[in-house]
Amino acid sequence: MKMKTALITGATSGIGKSTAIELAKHNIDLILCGRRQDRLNQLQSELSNSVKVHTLCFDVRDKEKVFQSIDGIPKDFGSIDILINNAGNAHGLDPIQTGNIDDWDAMIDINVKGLLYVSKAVIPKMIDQKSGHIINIGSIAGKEVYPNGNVYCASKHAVDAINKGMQVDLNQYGIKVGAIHPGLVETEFSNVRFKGDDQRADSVYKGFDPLTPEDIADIIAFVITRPYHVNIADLIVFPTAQASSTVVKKKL
Ligand code: NDP
Ligand code: 8X3
Repeated sequence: MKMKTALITGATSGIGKSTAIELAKHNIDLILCGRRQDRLNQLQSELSNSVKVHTLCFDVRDKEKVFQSIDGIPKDFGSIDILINNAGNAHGLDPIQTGNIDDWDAMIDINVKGLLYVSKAVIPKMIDQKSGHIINIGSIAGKEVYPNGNVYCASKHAVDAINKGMQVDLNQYGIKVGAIHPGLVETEFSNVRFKGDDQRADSVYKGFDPLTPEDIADIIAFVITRPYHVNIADLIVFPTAQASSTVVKKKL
């Protein structure tokens, strides 16, 4: 039987990396993407004993490189059955009036435009093969707006809209599309948001049990192993301690 192949963006860390490890357990071949080739190599050598692994090193902002890389996937690697649009980050946490324009550019360019470029490179292949499954990693920030979240929230609201747009446009081709919107997951996310301030990053997850990237990977595995007629279209996942972006029950 032909094994499925998944392309995962942002596979060098956090949710993407855990998803690669989880999908390998399901015998799914992997195309792992990110900017840090050393991490891609490391993951490839860890997983290659169970599944086929190909790595693609590109910045999702680099339109030409995105298309070149995805079009250059070796033919013997087979079709892309599953696309996990996961690459993304928050940059900064500032009020709109003092926000850093470079941070705004990064969030819009990576979380929105980068996701679109990768999707544009993959979707025609899925249409040709008349099958495919796209999972867009949104966020609770795509459902709510919290203080100082402004542009990050806007970028994730865009992912929510793109997810719905893909659903309606790709419905006729039998392609499944769904989004997973996590709340607080302890990854490198806050280290990136706070530009390497580890103490500030750690404080985000103090006093409660946050989600782990493995929790989200487990849910992604559940989503992609449903029968063909079942599509998980839109899923919010919180740690039990969280009720909204701003309501988190801390331990006494
Ligand atoms: P991490 O910082 O741990 O991982 C982010 C991943 O995205 C890395 O693999 C990174 O790879 C990749 N990435 C970032 N920028 C680029 C770029 N310009 N080009 C290519 N790849 C890029 O964070 P998470 O695992 O937490 O984040 C994954 C997704 O989950 C993001 O979309 C995030 O918004 C979302 N999310 C996270 C939540 C959380 O609380 N952690 C909650 C809700 C959603 P590299 O640096 O090697 O390029
Ligand atoms: C990441 C979760 O609450 O920092 O999307 O926006 S949050």
